[in-house]
Amino acid sequence: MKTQVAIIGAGPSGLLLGRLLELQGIDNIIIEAKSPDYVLSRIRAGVLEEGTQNLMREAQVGDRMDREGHVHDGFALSFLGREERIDVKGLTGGKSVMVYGQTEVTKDLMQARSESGGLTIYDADDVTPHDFYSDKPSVTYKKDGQLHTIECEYIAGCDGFHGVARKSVPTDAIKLFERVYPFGWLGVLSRTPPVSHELIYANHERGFALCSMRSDMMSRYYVQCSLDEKVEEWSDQRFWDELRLRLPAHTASSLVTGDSIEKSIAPLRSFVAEPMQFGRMYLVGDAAHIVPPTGAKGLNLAASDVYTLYHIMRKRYKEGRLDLLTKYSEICLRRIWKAERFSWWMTSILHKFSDDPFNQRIQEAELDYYTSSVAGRTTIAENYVGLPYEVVE
Ligand code: RFL
Ligand code: PHB
Repeated sequence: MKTQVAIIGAGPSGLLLGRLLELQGIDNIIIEAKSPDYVLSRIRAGVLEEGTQNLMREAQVGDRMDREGHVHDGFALSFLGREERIDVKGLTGGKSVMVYGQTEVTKDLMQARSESGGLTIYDADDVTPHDFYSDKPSVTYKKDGQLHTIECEYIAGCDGFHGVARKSVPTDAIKLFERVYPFGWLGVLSRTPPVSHELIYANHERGFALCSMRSDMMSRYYVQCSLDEKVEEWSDQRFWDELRLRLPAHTASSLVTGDSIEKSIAPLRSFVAEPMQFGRMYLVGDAAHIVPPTGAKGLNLAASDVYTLYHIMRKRYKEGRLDLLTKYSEICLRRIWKAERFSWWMTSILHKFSDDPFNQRIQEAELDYYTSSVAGRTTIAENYVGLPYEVVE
């Protein structure tokens, strides 16, 4: 088989890139290790920046998002029994975020791809990128025991943190930056009305909690947990009791609880690979960087990488611009490091890192300071809503 761009991974990065390229008439094949149902079963992100929303619209998959997604003009930070609203819209000159689940984003992109007839190979084994430092790269995979080769011009490694693309790069060609946090998030999805119409990020001496949602009748909640805990140790009752303890009393008292539909523990990590381009192979999204979810940036960063690579490829194929091909890493990394900083900072002011009460007081002072100053609230709002994309020109 032959194509222009071989895309490894059919998560949101791979599907969005594939869709945008396809609309420009740039041929691509997506190779995914898992089944479509598995990809759709992962409950992850919930908050889309305007840049991500616009890219969905540009990809002509924004209709359902615009109909069913919920625009959020603010969110709350809670600490010391208080709830301080960050008026994102007012502080950013009218910008907002959209609550629309990653599962829905993926579903819309999958449907568009199946309608357009773009080729996606699911359940591919032993996916391997080859010869990306030459001008004849390829990707091989096994399916039903048979080896297949896709010859291509470029490879996009959209295969997430545990994927094969980054791991195929010679170790002396890549530099990795990493911070692993000493806790995780226990997440619960439940068919209950959200406790508040906006998200609440809570600092508490027992640990962090987050109240989020997917719709008027679907809530998503998280509590910080230790890494050695197992999901089975958390009955629904234990989860709701712990969540209530970490919220201000008036919010806790209005929490509606119910059976959990999904419950999982995710570790928290900050990670960046530099560079993000290796000859004719580009790393996109979680394959190149991870943020702790506290800033709601992971999927949004994946989308801004896609934006950059899409425009570089568009100019490559439509205008013959070869000079931009080597600009990918530097353009992406400028924005990535700022999102890394914000996610790390949100994580550091909101989570319990130790039993040392000094740390708790410092976090409370920092939250009090930031939320009582217009400058402080503005910097939070500006980052939360998403920093601007760099134009590729
Ligand atoms: P994905 O989604 O991991 O998709 C990668 C795909 O590649 C496939 N794959 C392979 N395919 C072929 N060959 C191989 N060898 C392969 N290895 C892997 C995988 O099966 C998969 O289908 O990466 P992508 O597309 O870059 O997307 C990134 C996002 O999924 C991620 O950044 C977000 O989910 C992060 N995130 C959040 N981001 C936000 O912007 N806002 C949020 O509110 C938010 N909340 C979250 C989150 C992530 C969380 N977890 C569980 C890590 C909340 C949580 C709890
Ligand atoms: C979610 O709804 O899953 C969610 C929302 C905001 C975050 C992280 C996760 O910062």
